[in-house]
Amino acid sequence: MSKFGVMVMGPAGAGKSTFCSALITHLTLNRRSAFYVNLDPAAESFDHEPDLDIKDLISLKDAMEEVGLGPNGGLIYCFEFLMENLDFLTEALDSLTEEYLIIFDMPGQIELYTHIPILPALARFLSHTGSLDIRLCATYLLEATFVVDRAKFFAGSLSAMSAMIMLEIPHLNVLSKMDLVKDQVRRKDLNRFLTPDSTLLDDDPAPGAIGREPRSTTEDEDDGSGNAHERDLIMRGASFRRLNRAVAGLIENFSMVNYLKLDVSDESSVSAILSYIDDIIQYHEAQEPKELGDDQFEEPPEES
Ligand SMILES: Nc1nc2c(ncn2[C@@H]2O[C@H](COP(=O)(O)OP(=O)(O)OP(=O)(O)O)[C@@H](O)[C@H]2O)c(=O)[nH]1
Ligand SMILES: [Mg+2]
Repeated sequence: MSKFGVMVMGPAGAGKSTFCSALITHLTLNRRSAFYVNLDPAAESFDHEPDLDIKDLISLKDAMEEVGLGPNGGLIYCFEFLMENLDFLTEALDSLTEEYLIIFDMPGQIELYTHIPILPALARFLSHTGSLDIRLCATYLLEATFVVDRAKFFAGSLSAMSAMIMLEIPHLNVLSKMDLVKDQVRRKDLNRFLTPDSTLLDDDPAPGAIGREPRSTTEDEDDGSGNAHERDLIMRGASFRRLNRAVAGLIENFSMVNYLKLDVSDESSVSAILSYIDDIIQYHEAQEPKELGDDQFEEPPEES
């Protein structure tokens, strides 16, 4: 019996938990079953109560207090602890049938997706034939507001690509919070970001980009130590531009990162992303034909 799952990943505040919640609502409205697993040991409140919560095994607060670690070290400790206690996952997930979509809500610490091998090990465990055998895909969310700052957008795309390469599972990239940019950026311009390439840097509106005047540092931004001024100097320097061009070139050459658009307030957008997830994990192919209940039969139209 196959199981199906999606890991919802991305940097802090990208909208992962909000997307999980929208996905659960959409699945429920469509008479589908969701099993919500919170794997963020620091998450406090949820729109939908998790069916399984890592905090019942270990919380970030426990890790920080008992082991004396900071928030990032504490998070890594929590994941190492999870990997030593995989029964916590097996016992809860083992009995789920192929009808369920298991939704893993991940933390936002970026190091988890870039250079630490814990998530690949977790993904291998979840999808390994003979253990849970979950047909698993990843969705990596990046905030659409990043498109107004090309350096941020390409840095975010680089971390998405890094997660793709590390995890080695089917992967969707998603530009989240589209509602926040749809009035600021023309649709045609926005669509160029869906398949990023280095030509996006040619018309970068950011300070320091070619043909732009450098931004003046405001008192608010300057902490008095001159750091903000120094940062501004670096970010309009030729080296920073060359770095961005190299990163953009790398992403273009690998040709792996494409984005889907997500606006959680629009159900059709959530539904479209779910269709991609379903296709990737071949959810529908595995479903048994269901018998309809009496109330689900439509009366044939009366003949006149
Ligand atoms: N306008 C808008 N706001 C959103 C959207 N999705 C999430 N948000 C807001 O963005 C903030 C962060 O959302 P979360 O869903 O908690 O983000 P997250 O990625 O789970 O954050 P962490 O778990 O802390 O990494 C919240 O204030 C949400 O209300 C969206 O599609 N549009
Ligand atoms: Mg979250």
